[in-house]
Amino acid sequence: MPSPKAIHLAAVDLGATSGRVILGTWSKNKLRLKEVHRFPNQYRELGANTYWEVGTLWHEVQTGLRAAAAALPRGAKLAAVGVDTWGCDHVLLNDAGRLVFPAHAYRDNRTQAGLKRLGNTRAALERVYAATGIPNAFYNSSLQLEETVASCPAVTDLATRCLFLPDYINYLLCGRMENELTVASTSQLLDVHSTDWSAAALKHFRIPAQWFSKPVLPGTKLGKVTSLPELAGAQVIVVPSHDTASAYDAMPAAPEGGDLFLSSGTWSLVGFENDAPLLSAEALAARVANERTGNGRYRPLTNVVGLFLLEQTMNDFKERPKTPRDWDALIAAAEKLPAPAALLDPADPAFTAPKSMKAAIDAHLKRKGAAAPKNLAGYMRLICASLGQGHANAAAVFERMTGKKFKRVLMVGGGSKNRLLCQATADAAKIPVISFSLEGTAVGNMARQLIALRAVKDLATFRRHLSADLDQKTYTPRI
Ligand code: LFR
Repeated sequence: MPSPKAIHLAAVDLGATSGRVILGTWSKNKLRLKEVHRFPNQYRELGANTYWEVGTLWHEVQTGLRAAAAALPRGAKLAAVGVDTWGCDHVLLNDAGRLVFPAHAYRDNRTQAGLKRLGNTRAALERVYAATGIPNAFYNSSLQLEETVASCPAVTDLATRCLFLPDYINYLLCGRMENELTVASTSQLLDVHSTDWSAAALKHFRIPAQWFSKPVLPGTKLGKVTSLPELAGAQVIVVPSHDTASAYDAMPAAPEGGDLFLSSGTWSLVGFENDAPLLSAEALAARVANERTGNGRYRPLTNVVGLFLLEQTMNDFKERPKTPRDWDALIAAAEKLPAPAALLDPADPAFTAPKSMKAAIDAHLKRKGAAAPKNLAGYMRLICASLGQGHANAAAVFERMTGKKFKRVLMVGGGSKNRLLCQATADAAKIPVISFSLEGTAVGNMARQLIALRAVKDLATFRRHLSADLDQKTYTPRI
């Protein structure tokens, strides 16, 4: 029986290696989730470049949303849907909504020349950082679009709009083209002091300013779903459409502060919420990205390469774990191994998109005079210890810059299920890690829908309800 007061929502959450559609039911101040569709995602190489299969992604989104509608209790309706994806990737369209350029994947090495150029031009690097608060990184949309315009100048005659992937899925759902703030803030093209685009950055990268409209804030209702009859009546609500922004919104943070956030997946995103951006020379040197929260505040963070190291290393092993039991056995085997003699420096560019991650790790260790691990458990041990140290280093940099002292690390995402990684982080950071079994991105996505629907007053209220209802595990530092 549908409960009369229950609200049903769908979250579309697309990651670079897998996508999912989750059905949420909000009732009596509790959010229940049901994953109704999950599918693998990967970019494809065509010649020298790498692309997303956007048609496949949209097909999977539709399949998932139909499954969400089919999973509703009889007589119930989906009130709304929200979309989040990984950051930086985008499509170029004309006014009729037709794609005029293929969607490249951010790991395409077409940005390498621009990355070096900006990296070697101190004055420009400082100007761009002062304007956008985003450091020079190979995945930035700024570098991608700069390369697009430089290599295919005719694109400026064809394209009239640039939509980030979640903006584009929203458009396919309801026919409205809007840019959203949090995903815009990852591009290195948004003005760090306002919620509009940075004319200086657009000019620097020679990107047509008219491709963008002033970003809307999460919570904006775009209109009803028009492309899927099964979802008739459901609102398309703009959520923090950058997955990391949604994951951060879902953090059951202490209202008085003191929590460091870690969203652990393909990337390890270590950061915190702040009223102001960090823009000092030290922040630039530490590669602090001043991305935006769903409320338009700041979440300074660093992007340490994450479980991409492990996901990719597994491609070189036949015994890739498949079930939770396999994972458990692998983690147990890794726990028994001694601490690695040398750690990986996660910032090594060799780990960005290697043909073989195992070979890249082995070569990195060789340079440090250390032997390669003997088996998959050995790589698991090494990767967790290295990421744990990377997380702790990021925390130390933030403490130095802000004078803050973090009391806890709140951890969500796939990595929060890996006890070896949680413990390694607690040991290296010397503060407790609280891991939540929480689909952070989907929960943050739905939180914003609930606030827009006025079912929840604000994010602080949502976090309070969430904290009361969460499974959590505390890892205390052992050293
Ligand atoms: C995580 C993420 C990171 C972003 C990276 C590339 O999924 O969105 O926040 O830096 O992907 O876009």
